[in-house]
Amino acid sequence: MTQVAVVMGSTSDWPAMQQTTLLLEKLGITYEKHVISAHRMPEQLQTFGQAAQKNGLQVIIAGAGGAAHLPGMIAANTLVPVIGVPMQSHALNGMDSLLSIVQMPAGIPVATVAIGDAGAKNAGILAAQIIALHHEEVREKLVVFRKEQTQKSIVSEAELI
Ligand code: RP5
Repeated sequence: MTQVAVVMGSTSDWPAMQQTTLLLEKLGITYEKHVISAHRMPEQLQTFGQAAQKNGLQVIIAGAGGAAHLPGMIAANTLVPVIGVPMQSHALNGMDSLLSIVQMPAGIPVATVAIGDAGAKNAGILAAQIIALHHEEVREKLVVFRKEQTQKSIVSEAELI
């Protein structure tokens, strides 16, 4: 059983959402990836959401742009925690995606991260942190990841010439 599902509304979201899958791989998380458009594939969306828990998923990461109802609609169909990633849309630079995802009415939460690549990366890390609560190996990988990140920042000071 895979631990995380990475879902996106369109293949056009893949360049950003690939940042999520790269992080998941680095942190030793198993994942599956799907294109499920909330408005073009409503039946598939419902089927996916309703089967998520039974399929053993622990976290769902959903990236979408524009009127980005995908994360909220998945969340409405499952109790598996959903992290929403707002895509950097062309028309409104991602503000549309951000507000669509973050402004969930009370009752159906979606944990929303930053617009675009930063959010996509953080979604992968956050999913790993959730899984690490009950998974020592993942926790250890996160500790190493943090240490490496700190070290890179320290070393980067030398670039100030
Ligand atoms: C959303 O519409 C997708 O998540 C994507 O960000 C956006 C544009 O989709 P395409 O028209 O590129 O397929 O559903």
